[in-house]
Amino acid sequence: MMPRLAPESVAIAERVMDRCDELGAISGSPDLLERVHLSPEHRRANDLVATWMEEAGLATWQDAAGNQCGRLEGAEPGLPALLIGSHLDTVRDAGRYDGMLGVLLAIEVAARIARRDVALPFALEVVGFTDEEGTRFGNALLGSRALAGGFDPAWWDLSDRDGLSLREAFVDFGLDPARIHGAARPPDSLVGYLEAHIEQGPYLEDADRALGVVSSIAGARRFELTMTGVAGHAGGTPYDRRRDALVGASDLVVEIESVGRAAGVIATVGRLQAFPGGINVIPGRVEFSLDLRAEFDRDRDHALAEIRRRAHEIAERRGLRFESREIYRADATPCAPWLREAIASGIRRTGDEEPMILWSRAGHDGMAVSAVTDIAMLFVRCGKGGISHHPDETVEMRDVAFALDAFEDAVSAVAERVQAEPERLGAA
Ligand code: HGY
Ligand code: MN
Ligand code: MN
Repeated sequence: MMPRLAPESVAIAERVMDRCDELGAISGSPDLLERVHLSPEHRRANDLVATWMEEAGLATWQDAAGNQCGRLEGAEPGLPALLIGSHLDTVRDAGRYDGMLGVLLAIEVAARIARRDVALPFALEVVGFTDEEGTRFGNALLGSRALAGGFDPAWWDLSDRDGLSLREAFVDFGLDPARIHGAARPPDSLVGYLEAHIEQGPYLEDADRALGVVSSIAGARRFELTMTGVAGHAGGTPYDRRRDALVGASDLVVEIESVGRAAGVIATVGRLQAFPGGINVIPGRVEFSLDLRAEFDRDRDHALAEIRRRAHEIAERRGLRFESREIYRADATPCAPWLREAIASGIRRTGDEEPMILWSRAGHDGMAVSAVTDIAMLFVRCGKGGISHHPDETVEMRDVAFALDAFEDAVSAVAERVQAEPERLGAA
């Protein structure tokens, strides 16, 4: 690929990288990056991003769900908006680019467009979603689902590891649970949603491509699993009389990987805790997690049925009880062809004549926003084998510069399309 890169883009890309570092220093822990929903760090990040939005020429507000928003009017006030952005929250021990890069690229694209002589045929809104990850309350996409009008009041009773409910944390943050529906955007107020995001995988790096077009976002389901046996003395209990919950759970963890590999589905046990947890006590109960995702929901759900079958088989054989509770579900989400084409045209303008197309193994806010408007995503190469959800997460500044040019051109391509087809204004 013989890339063409605007010199000014390099300087802006450097600023984006510096700002990722600044946001990366806003954490609930001195030792690692963790910025969770409704925390003091959430507030600090929103305030900092709001100042950058205002410098770019956007009118800013925090919506009723805690998302940080900024708006640039189009050719006339009050037009439907093209949403661009990503999320500002993180997992525990996170990298600095997952989410943040997309918000900062969106701010820079808005700043470039604000400086243009000709306004867009729609408004441009930048959004920094909260709680894409679900780190604090287990469920995820709480900010984007509120924007899409899909907030479920049952979620108010979710609680964090300290037992604080979502409702209490919401009030402590200064938000009013009774007003959360004020964050919902009617479909006719939107043109579409574009998100730039690091790939969080190795495929662009393997193909030596800086950017990629996302075809769809994997459908995901998350569960809390419990294996229950009988706690006992580690010395006095013969093997044939044990009902060891941890050995049973361990059997299942290995089976989960085996089912995932065979089905081409991505299955992960990210958390496991044995109780009572004594070094000389046979574990009577094990609580562990399951994150299951696939390009197609039917594959994910078939794998889930097989995992459940094997879980009950293991429990039966070992005299244990197996239980599962679903805590999150977001089905596979296709990107809209017309917006995908805008992303592809943006990539082509950076000199990559045949943009790589790939499905996202990671979940994104677009899964929620697709309920009210069309979505598409631009992927940016992740270095070091695509490592992510890890402090070694990395991107190249040159790729960020390419992404900036491509993302701006994608917005321009959407504008060209809307001018040619005005019915797309608020047509979702
Ligand atoms: O889990 C995910 O796929 C995303 O990073 N929230
Ligand atoms: Mn993430
Ligand atoms: Mn993300």
